Amino acid sequence: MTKKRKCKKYGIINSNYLSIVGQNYPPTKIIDNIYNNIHVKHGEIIYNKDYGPDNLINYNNIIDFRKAAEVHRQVRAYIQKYLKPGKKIYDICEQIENSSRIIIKEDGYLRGVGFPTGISINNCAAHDTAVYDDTRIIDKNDVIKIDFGTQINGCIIDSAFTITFNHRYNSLLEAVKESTYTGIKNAGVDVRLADIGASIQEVMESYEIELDGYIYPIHVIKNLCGHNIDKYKIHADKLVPLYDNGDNTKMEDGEIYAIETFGSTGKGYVYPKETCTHYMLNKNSTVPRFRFKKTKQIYNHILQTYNTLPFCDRWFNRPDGGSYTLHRNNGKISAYNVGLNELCEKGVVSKYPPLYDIEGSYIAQYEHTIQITEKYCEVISKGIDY
Ligand code: HZT
Ligand code: MN
Ligand code: MN
Repeated sequence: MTKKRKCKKYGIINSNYLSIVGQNYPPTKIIDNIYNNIHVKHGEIIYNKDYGPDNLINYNNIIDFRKAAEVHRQVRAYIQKYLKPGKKIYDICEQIENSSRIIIKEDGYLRGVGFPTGISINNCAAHDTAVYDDTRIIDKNDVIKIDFGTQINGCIIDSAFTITFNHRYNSLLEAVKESTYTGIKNAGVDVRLADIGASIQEVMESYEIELDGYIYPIHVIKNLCGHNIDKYKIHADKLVPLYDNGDNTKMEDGEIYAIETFGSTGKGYVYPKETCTHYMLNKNSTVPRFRFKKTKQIYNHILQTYNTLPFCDRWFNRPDGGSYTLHRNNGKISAYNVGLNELCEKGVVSKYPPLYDIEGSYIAQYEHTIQITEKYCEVISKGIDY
């Protein structure tokens, strides 16, 4: 008889979160039926040492962010259990997005997924996702970044983690997790964004990793950064660098930020590669005359289904076109390539291609959505896993 090896996931301890909150595996229960509005949990509160503990302030929309964060925690608890070597990348993306839609009670762009599931492997840092005919499967030595979003009324939770099945990557995961928490601890009103970057780089580069007898330094990725989030706007106007880039911009009261860091055994610099899957409508661009009738049809579908939230072309191939509530099983957009290209050429839609460091390198990522206030910082998406 052949021995069956049980694979262990590193960096994740979340096995019983679904049972703690009374959710099923796979998830079937709607968030509003588990929590009512007065019962929504706040995230981890980190008090400013100049003030000490105090009451929380009910900023605009914080309840929607907290509910979306609870959906994120439940979906990731499910997927952390589901994800194993041999699983199809396509199935992982669809499981994450479909369970998000169920728990959040999808309603077009009013509530649902915040952006396409990022599933970026090894030297790919970000913005890869499955295409509809994807055949790729997870390998036991892969370093997998899962970056997905949930949203209610345009309040987007943007949070990401790394999964591996081989203990040799432990110091890489620890370096990145520690760097993200350093960024979060240093965040606050009037803090210079570049100072947060400096603290992130210092922690990240204090780590190294041994792989196959070689010792690699761990670099921050200098051309990736965190960002602030506005309603229906995944990246607003501020960037949180991963090093001191000399920017004197400061954080302000009430702002929502995605604090994300990336550690790499490569050059610490990413470049766009391969075919693009992530797209987003530019709301302020004027709508030009289109060359093809199909282009206008795709434009209308994007506007009413995703609005200004990022989307991927895999969703065009779904029978519901990305929203069962809006389209039932009549939402599929076929032969979309020429039309989507015209939208990109005319600047109506922006492309977000997958981003890679050098061949053979490994990248890890951790990301949380936080709110900055005068007296505390709320780590809205914090869970028992990361
Ligand atoms: C773009 C497209 C998406 C925003 C950061 C990010 C995933 O790199 C200014 C700062 C989802 C998000 C984004 F589909 N990007 N966070 N999580 N990607 S970004 C960016 O383009 S723009 C960072
Ligand atoms: Mn993200
Ligand atoms: Mn982000």
